[in-house]
Amino acid sequence: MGRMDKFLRNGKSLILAYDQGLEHGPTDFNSSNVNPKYVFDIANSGGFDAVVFQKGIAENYYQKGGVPLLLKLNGKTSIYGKDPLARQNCSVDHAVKIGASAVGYTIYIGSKYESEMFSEFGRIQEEAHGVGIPVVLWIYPRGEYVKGDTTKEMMAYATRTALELGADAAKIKYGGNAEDFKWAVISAGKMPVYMAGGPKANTEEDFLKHVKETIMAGGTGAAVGRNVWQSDNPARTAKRLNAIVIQGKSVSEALEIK
Ligand code: FBP
Repeated sequence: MGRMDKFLRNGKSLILAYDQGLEHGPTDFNSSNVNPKYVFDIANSGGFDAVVFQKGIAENYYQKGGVPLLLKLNGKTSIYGKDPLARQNCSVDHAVKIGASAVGYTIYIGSKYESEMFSEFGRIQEEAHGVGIPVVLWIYPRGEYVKGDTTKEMMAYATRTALELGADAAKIKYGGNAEDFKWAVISAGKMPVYMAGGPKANTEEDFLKHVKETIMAGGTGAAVGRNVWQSDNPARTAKRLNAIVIQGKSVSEALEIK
């Protein structure tokens, strides 16, 4: 049995990310989704395979028995603009104690601090596997020397780095070229690759098209946040995502779901 099996349906998967309060600040929120309970309810009722929280949100809002928890072990704010470094802020043991079924970690490849994150991730990966849980790697090219973070080369470099470092799954940004994403999936070997969502798309159709393209390119699923919990109808968006990712439906079929 693979470590990620618990998070897969028909070999596909949907993860709801809600760590933006740290990564971007409450500027991403409105009066509904600023409340972590609102997003936890969407994750529970919307057919998601995991919800992503930082430690403090998990300790205060996660209820065991709900949708599986993927606890982010590092993070940073968006205030400092140069080469990023995000260090660990929660141990694997503590993550498990508060209900995590998986842990997550971000590495910024290309940052002058990448080796610090590699080293921290290496220890976390061994600890997580020691207690039998998977590690999902958010792997984003970023820093002074990174010219484009979603070029063919960079997407594939990201997934390959995740494979080389022993991640159980990688989450990467998608630049809109399906052939390039396919190469990133191939470069990942048998490791699942998730698409990260990005800012809210102009229309839901645009967002769903991107998701569909990555699935057709061999992606395992979507690990997204804003496009779901900023939707004016998150339950419907979630159903449409399930139709595309889990049931293999087309974008037009998904858009028929009311
Ligand atoms: P979104 O779907 O809202 O973009 O979330 C995906 C995600 O990976 C979050 O988990 C994380 O908070 C955010 O993107 C970080 O994005 P960035 O580093 O580009 O600000």
